[in-house]
Amino acid sequence: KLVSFPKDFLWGASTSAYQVEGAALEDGKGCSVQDVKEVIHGTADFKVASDFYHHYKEDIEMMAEMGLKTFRFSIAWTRLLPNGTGEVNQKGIDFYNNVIDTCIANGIEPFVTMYHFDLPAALDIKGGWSNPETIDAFVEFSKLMFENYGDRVKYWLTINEQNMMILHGAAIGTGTTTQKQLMQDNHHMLLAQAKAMKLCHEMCPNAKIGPAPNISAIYPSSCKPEDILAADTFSAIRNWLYLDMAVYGEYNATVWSYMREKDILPEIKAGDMEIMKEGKPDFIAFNYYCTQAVSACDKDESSSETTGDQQVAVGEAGVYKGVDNPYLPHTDFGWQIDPVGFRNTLREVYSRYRLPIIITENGLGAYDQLEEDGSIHDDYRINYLRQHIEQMQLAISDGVKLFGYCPWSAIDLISTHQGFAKRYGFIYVNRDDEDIKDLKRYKKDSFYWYQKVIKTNGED
Ligand code: BGP
Repeated sequence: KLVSFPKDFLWGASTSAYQVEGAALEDGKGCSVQDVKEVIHGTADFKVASDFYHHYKEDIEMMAEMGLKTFRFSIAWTRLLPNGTGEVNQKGIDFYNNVIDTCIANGIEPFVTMYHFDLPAALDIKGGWSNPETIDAFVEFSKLMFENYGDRVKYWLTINEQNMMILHGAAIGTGTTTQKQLMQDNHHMLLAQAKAMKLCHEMCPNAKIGPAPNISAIYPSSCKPEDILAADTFSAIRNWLYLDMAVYGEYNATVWSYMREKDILPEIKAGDMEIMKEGKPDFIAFNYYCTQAVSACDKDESSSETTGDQQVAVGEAGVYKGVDNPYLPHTDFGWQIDPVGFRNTLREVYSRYRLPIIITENGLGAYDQLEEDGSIHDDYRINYLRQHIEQMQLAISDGVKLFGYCPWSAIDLISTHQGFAKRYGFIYVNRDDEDIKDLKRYKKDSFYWYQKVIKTNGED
């Protein structure tokens, strides 16, 4: 028998600062790595985005109309500390005070990501996460947030998708390219996270904090033992390295031996591992889009699979090879869709860590069509989300302690790589990559559908 969603389940939705705010250089904001990176040809830059900076009131009111119990957004480090450290920008502090207060006035719990891909450019120039000083800068930034917002924000997320930044660094915020250095950057980020979690508990004893990686179950491509081993190794590299450290303060053993084998172990200073153990999460948040299938891969074999002229999956020679999963459909943008994999992933994470879980991203990137009457018929998005919500309920029935769900995204915003054409929102923003237009907001069909889901606590 299906167990219902908990009464106080946090139905929400997500955004991130650099993808939604715009006003990239307004009111004293400094440049982040996203503001200075070369824009992919044909896609919008981040200067205006959805202009949430000027529309936040109207946007949050629309979210309230949709019934959101929580809104997950991120704070732009460079709005508070334009140079990443040092001089504080009061206008930046005020902006998030306004966002938080508007949420609360509308009955929405603010769920704050501290850092979402937008490292200050001033820190990047000095080596970014390769430079241990960035750890101190992150702690300074954390302290500033806890001091200013800790009286009202009950939920904090440390670093969005650290694992994706390490696996696909250059594209989303880390410029580092050698694997050894990436593992060092990773170690520094893990230290920064542990320190922030500890500080949060000291400064805001009533608040809760957790990590927010992107987690997905990894499937072996067959029942061949070597494929199963490859899937297990990749899952450790992709998923467990991050959560084992956050929860247990220890390096995952499989990843440790993988790093030793490849001679890419990070340098660990005296006291580092004590710090890792001191900062503990209260919950686990993770983003889920789809699972990944892998097979074993010999040292001299190509580790990426190509179908036609499209590379469908990548891997690492001698470790694993990403393969296309023939059982799963794809989105318009080639991402596989796997609602059952969502249940698998939830079960796996819960049984490994036994901490309450919130989903901080899940959603469908698609081309939406604004009709002349102002409607947007995104039944494909409704189908996608409905199937994932069904699997969440099954996972809850399996015993997983799930306390919230924040699909990506509350409102249309700029995709990490594919500009404005790839939309995720419940709320449509009238602009495209070439033309900023009037930025008017429209409710998609999914807006009304999600409103009903929330009203009926998931019974829709
Ligand atoms: C996650 C990121 C988000 C978001 C989402 C969709 O990895 O945390 O910032 O953008 O993916 O990805 P994309 O924009 O590439 O479609």
